[in-house]
Amino acid sequence: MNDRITPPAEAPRGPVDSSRVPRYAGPATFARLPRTDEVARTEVAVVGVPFDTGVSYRPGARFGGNAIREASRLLRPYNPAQDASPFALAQVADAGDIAVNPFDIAEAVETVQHEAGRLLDSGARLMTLGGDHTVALPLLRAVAERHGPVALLHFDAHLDTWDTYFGAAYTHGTPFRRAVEEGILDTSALSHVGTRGPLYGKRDLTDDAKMGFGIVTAADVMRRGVDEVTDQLRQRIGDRPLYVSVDIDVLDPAHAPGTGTPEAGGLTSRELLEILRGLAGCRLVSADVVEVAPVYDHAEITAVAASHTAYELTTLMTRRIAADRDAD
Ligand SMILES: [Mn+2]
Repeated sequence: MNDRITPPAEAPRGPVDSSRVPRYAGPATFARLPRTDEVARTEVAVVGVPFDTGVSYRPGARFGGNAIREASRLLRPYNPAQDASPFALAQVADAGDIAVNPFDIAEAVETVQHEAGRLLDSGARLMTLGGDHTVALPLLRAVAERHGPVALLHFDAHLDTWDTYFGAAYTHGTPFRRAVEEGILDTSALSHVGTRGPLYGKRDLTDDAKMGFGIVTAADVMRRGVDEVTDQLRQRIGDRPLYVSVDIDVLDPAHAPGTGTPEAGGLTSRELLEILRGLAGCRLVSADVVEVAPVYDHAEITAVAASHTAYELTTLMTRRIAADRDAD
């Protein structure tokens, strides 16, 4: 299962050695990795989008990216669950934050699309740290411009396929309806995972199904189990280019209190991490972790869960990069 067969031409620069420099010292890049301006070429760019103007309830996700970076100081370089050293398989580096306009959502959406596109054009896959879920739309646009319509695996308590709020089309509850309308998703491979909680009406579900989404509810994960659910998701995805979007509110508030729209009855962090690990081998082209709102957090519970989520996603990406390198 150890997939480091062909090493990269130039050994990637890894994290700061925490046996020599204390973990809590120095600036917090993701997992203590170098910045993109400290390495020759970045294959996975961890990038923050400090934006939360699209939220419908509690604000604060603009501080999520840096909270995740702080909590990621405790990540270590070998991932036993995936039997991989993600930061040795490919160059992962922290690209800092995209400077988005907090007063103009339309402009912010354009900025994210443009800056994400620049990183993708440099040859990097994106591991984005939100920010509220509005940012998934411009990220998907940028990814689809380069890969065509992508399969989407969306972890969230909510559908996020609503139409408008107060007449606004770009919000954190609407990105995936917009994405379907724009033709940037492969509608034969769209899944929500962890859905639960009250809706406005049954039509929310029928509209969502018409767009092509399949739903694995939080209760399904509990009743059917992680392995069966993951097998089903993998069959739907196949080898399509895949985008994974993780709204941290997919987790139960016990596992992620620090978020904008919490719903009872969610996944455990263990279930989420295990489903992600089960995606090994999938063609994951980019991913996001969004909706971490640190002011509602306690003891970094949410930020730690989000940092481990981003770590598993990063491992999936670097393993696939290494496997593709071997295949060439
Ligand atoms: Mn969401």
